[in-house]
Amino acid sequence: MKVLVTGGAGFIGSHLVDALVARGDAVTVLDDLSTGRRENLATAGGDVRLDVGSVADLDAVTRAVEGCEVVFHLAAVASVQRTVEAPIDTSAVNLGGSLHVLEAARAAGARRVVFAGSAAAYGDNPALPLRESETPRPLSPYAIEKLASEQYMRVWSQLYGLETVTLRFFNVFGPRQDPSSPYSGVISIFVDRLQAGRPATIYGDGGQTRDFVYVADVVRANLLAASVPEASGRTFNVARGEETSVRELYDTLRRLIGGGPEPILAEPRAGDIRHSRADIAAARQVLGFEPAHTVEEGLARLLASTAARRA
Ligand code: NAD
Ligand code: UD2
Repeated sequence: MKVLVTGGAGFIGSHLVDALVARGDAVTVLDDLSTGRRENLATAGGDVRLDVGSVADLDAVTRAVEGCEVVFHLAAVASVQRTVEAPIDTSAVNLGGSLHVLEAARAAGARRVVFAGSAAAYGDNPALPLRESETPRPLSPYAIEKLASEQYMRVWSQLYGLETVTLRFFNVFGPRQDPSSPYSGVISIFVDRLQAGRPATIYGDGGQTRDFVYVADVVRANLLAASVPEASGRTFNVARGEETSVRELYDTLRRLIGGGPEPILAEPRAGDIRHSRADIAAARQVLGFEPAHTVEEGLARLLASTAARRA
């Protein structure tokens, strides 16, 4: 099958590309390489074409989607901070890009679009575990852009019969996640510091929790979302359905590494959400999704992969 992965040179997208190539698909990647890297596509080998271009450019999307049966739309400015600083620019990518993907997919006669939504749509909704039917409470331009894109996905399936599926990813972690910004995923930062024998910072008391999900499980959810007929027009949480505290993460990593310094304790982050946990019953029932990696297994794999890369 011929498929398009927007954002395929990024952290999650490149793992998806690896899986698609491994099963024999012909993959086109549309990526502007703003945070993605060519090197992330090096392991895929096989049949991958990289189009360097932006989803904000309708012509680029139209060219990339030609002949594709399925589009995985992951391209986005994934930094909440960036969307706060430059909402007009990021909306052109995060919302405008989604509309371009839908229109280009429809014009090209693609069958299905699978969209990378976000748990950010729930904001600080305290009704844990979070179900897809909960009222969204976006707290940032990023969350609004993701949520509005989701609505476009749903409406395009109703208006035009283009099959669309939104996956609301929770806190994804794994190899190739960039640890270089203070707003990078907490696990990527902790691993980067602890493997170098340096302490990392815990904001607040470390009792805050997140629903961490290993990237291979997110890839699996994407593959299921592309193929299960009943998924069309719907939105699904992608998570483990479990909470892990930041302190627990730090301690597990130290144990897996075999030691390491105590964390630096700092003031809680402004606007930080205290707890997050998904209800994944819908993904289980409709997609047949079952997360295969515990957080600890995922951490062990991540450590092995980063240790190999450092060596
Ligand atoms: P990432 O930054 O590694 O991946 C995003 C990719 O999109 C990068 O390769 C980047 O170069 C590309 N991109 C950015 N702007 C583009 C544009 N205008 N045109 C074409 N390509 C563009 O981040 P990621 O963590 O792999 O995120 C992938 C998707 O998953 C994003 O849509 C993100 O919002 C979503 N998501 C991620 C998480 C997470 O925990 N990492 C959680 C929820 C949702
Ligand atoms: C995630 C997204 C963010 C936004 C938000 C919406 C990532 C990387 N971030 O933020 O973009 O969608 O969800 O709710 O996916 N922490 C530390 N030390 C560090 C870094 C983080 O203690 O060095 C804490 C942080 O204060 C928070 C927790 O770890 O309590 C998780 O932080 P995060 O940035 O990885 O993820 P989150 O859920 O806050």
